[in-house]
Amino acid sequence: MKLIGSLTSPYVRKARIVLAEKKIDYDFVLESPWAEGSAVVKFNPLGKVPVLVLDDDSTLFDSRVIVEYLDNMTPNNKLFPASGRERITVKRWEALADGICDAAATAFLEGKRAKKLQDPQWIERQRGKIALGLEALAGDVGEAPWCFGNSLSLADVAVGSALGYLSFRFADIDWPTQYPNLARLNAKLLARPSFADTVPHD
Ligand code: GSF
Repeated sequence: MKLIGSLTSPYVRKARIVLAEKKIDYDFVLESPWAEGSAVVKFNPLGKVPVLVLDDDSTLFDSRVIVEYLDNMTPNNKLFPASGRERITVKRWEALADGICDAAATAFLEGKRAKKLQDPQWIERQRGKIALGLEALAGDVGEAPWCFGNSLSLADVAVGSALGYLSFRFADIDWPTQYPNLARLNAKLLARPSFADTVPHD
């Protein structure tokens, strides 16, 4: 099994953390979706990473599909509750964390365009989503030790990936000072090799 991805993507990181937590062997294939002539489109018509290539050469995307597949692959270290309302609650956490990443990635890409092409209102709109998203995450975490339940779940994986991406791309957003509970959760997650080994970098 191969995971195609970059070292910067929070969505790829989610998949890598799940693979590590579940102790599933795989080959990591570094591929930037932005590189000229990138091979990513051969595996995902949308040209986005992550893509999981299974041993029969079939492909899975996007990250939400991949992490659910991986969690079902092995019975150990389950990251999703089995079914029902609890499973949906964890997926809601993931939707919120991924949504923060979507807004952050959109704002980052807009900020990379030539100054005269940039739309400051568009960037502000995305920053508004990040700010309200963080407020919601912090409110939902409260003083609980984990995002959901009594152990690590996919909710923590998604939230940790989103927080790491914000620190990586938006150093001016001082979420650790603003939300000490998120900072505490993040520090606890980073004590795990699965998180520490996948901190985004160029
Ligand atoms: C998002 C993947 C994505 O946008 C998922 O897998 O969860 N909902 C999808 N990946 C970016 C890299 S990054 O911003 O994380 C990507 O591959 N972008 C290339 C493109 O052409 O949009």
